[in-house]
Amino acid sequence: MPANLPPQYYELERAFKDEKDPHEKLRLAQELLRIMPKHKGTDKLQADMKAKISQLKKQCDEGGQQHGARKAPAHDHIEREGAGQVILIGAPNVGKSSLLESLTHAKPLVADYPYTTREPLTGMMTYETIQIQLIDTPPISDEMYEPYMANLIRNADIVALVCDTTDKDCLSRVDFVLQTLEQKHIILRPDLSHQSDDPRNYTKRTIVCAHKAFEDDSAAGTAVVRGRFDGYTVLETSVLDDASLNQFKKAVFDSLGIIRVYTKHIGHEVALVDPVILPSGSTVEDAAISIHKDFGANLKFAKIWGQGKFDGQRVQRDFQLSDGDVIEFHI
Ligand SMILES: Nc1nc2c(ncn2[C@@H]2O[C@H](COP(=O)(O)OP(=O)(O)OP(=O)(O)O)[C@@H](O)[C@H]2O)c(=O)[nH]1
Ligand SMILES: [Mg+2]
Repeated sequence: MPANLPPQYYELERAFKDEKDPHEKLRLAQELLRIMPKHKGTDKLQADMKAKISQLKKQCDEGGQQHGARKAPAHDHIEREGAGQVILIGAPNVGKSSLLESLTHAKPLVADYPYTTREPLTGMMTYETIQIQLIDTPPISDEMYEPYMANLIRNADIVALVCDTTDKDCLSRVDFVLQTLEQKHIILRPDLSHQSDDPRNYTKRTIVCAHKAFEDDSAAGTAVVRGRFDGYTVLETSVLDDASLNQFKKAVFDSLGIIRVYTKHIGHEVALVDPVILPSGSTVEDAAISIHKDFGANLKFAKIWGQGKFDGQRVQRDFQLSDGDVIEFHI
C-alpha cells in the first residue's frame, strides 16, 4: 500500500536529515511521526521513525557522547524550577543581566560595555506566593550567537525580549535577534494562536521589555518599540523603578497561563503559601490528581473559597478553578 505522505513531510524529512544537533533532530523526528498518516502503508515508516526516536533519546540522555563525539554543551538544557521558566534574551548591553540582578538574588556581571555575559545564569523571582525561574543569557548579535540558545529558548515557558530604549539602533538590533532565531526556526509571537504552517517552526510566547525606560533619552525609543511590537505585551521597565519591575512580574505570571490554588484541611484555617500550580482552565479533579492520583479517584466533592463564590461553596469534580481559589477536598 502506498504511503501517501503529505508534501510538508518531505520538507521536514530533509530538515531532519540535515540536522546535526541531536536535541533538534529528536524534535524533528517526533514531529515527523506526528504528521505521518497512520495506516497500513506507513507501518514500516512509523516503526523506523520510532526506532530513530528512541536512539536519539538515548543519545540526548548520554549528552551526545556517541561514537566519541564531544559532550553536548552543559548549557543546552536548564532544569525548570518553580512555577515557570522565563528566558531573558536580546542584543548586547540592553540590560538583561541587570533585570536578573534586580528581580532575583542572582549576582550576574553587569557592565556598561557589550558582551559581558558569557554563560547563562539563573535566578528565582518571587511573585506574591510563588517563585518563577529567570534565565539570563549571552547576547545575540552579528558577532555572537551561542548555538545552545535555540534549545534553551525552546525549553523555556516564555521569552522576555529585552530592548534598550536609549539606543538609537535598538530596532535594527532587535530585528537581528528575531531574524537569527527565525533561521533556527524559532518564531517569537505574543501568543500561540498563530502557529506557523512550517512544521519545523517552533512558536514561543514572548513579552517585550522596553528597557531603560523613564530616562531623558528613552521616550522616542519606547514609542518605536511599541510600534514594532504591536499586539505584544510591551512593558516599560527600568531597574531604577520598582513599580515597573512589579509590573514585569505580573505580566510574566499572566503570560505563563497558570493558576495558583491553595489547599486546606477540613476544619483548619488556610495558609496562603505553597499553592498548587495548575494550567489555567484546570478543574477540581485536576487539582486532586496533581496531589495524588488516588485522591482524584476517590474524590466525592470539594468546597471552594474564592472570588465570585460563596464561602465554602460545594462543587463537583468538573468545576473549573480560578487563580487564588482555596479548595477543601472531601473523599
Ligand atoms: N539607565 C538604565 N541603565 C540600565 C538599566 N538596566 C541596565 N542598565 C545599564 O546598561 C548597561 C548594560 O547592562 P547589562 O545588564 O550588563 O546588559 P546585558 O544585556 O546583560 O549585556 P550583555 O551581557 O553584554 O549582553 C549597564 O551599564 C547597566 O547599568 C536601566 O533600567 N536603566
Ligand atoms: Mg549580561
